[in-house]
Amino acid sequence: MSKRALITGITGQDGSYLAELLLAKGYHVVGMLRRSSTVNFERIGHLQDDLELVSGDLLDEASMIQVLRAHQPEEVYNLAAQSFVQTSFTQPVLTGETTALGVTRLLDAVRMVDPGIRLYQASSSEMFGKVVEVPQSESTPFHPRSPYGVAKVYGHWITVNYRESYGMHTNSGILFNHESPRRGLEFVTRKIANGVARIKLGLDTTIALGNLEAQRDWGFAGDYVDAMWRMLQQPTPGDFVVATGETHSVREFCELAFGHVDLDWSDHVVIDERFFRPAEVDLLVGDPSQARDVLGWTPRTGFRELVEMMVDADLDAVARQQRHLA
Ligand code: NAP
Ligand code: G4F
Repeated sequence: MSKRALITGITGQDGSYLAELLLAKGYHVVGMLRRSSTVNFERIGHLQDDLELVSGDLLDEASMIQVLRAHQPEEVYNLAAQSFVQTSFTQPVLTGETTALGVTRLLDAVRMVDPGIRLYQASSSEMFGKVVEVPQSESTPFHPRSPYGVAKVYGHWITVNYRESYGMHTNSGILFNHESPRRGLEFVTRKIANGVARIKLGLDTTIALGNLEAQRDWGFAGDYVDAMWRMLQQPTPGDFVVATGETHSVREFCELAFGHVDLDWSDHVVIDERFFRPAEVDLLVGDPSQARDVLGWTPRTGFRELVEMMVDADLDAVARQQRHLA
């Protein structure tokens, strides 16, 4: 009989890649969706016939108890969150309800329905914030710099707490930034890739950005979901940093992305104060040694390959839209 997995956040970037991975491994995949007035299946449309989609919300514990009772998964991947750092400054309470307390609601639902379920919690390098050491590992202290980062620290510790209090197989993946052509348009990498495509195809002339000096450890989302799955296959649960170990600035991302289509980034990027944050995370770079040694996980996609993959995908998508409108 095939294994059963529940993914929260199935409509998001990581949800779509994880669903593809689990389906390829023969899992029965149940995806939890929150109610919305319009269908939001851009990333999972191609999988729709292979997934079982069910209704539930991290804000509503009873909805998750019902989903767990009805579908009896052996593995739960909690990818749902208010995941955009900038929005967490303007909606800190909603961010806390979803990204922090939502984890407790789900953990409690799992504990009540079947404490033998293995759970993955999507923790974040944003928890390291104002970093106290470089690179950051599982033992680096946290100093979050946004309401989102604070909420993720809570989600991380409540995951550890349910492991220690109830002996549950709860895992926290401390994932550094991971991107793809399916990344939301508000995040800087996709904003740049999409902007480059629109400029190259004559639809725009500039992109407005904030802090170009911010540095991130950027990997490919398709590689990172494999680390999530590997955590739940271990005999004992744990916390794992998942990263490339390389860091690059937003400026370098621009140079490569514009360079890929023979444009000079400095002719097209304008700085806009609106995209600066009240408190910034300047330098994130992870040490993924434990993921390599225990999980046998290593990233496969390099930085240049990632940038070019994203620009090429947006060139295709924007050209398709142009043909459609013509
Ligand atoms: P994403 O694309 O923003 O997806 C977030 C998902 O959460 C969406 O499916 C969204 O549904 C769902 N969601 C939001 N509020 C919900 C609620 N109240 N109840 C149920 N579902 C809700 O994020 P992602 O990039 O795939 O990231 C996945 C997870 O990893 C998130 O928890 C994120 O914080 C974390 N993380 C991401 C990164 C990264 O670099 N991508 C790094 C570290 C950690 P709708 O489609 O309805 O909005
Ligand atoms: O792409 P970003 O919005 O991602 P950020 O804030 O690092 O958060 C992402 O990664 C976290 C992991 O560390 C996840 F937990 C989180 O859910 C999310 O997926 O911004 C990256 C950097 C920031 O320093 C920001 O100030 O890019 C800088 N930036 C410069 N101009 C910009 C812009 N960010 C955005 N979104 N838009 C800009 O115009």
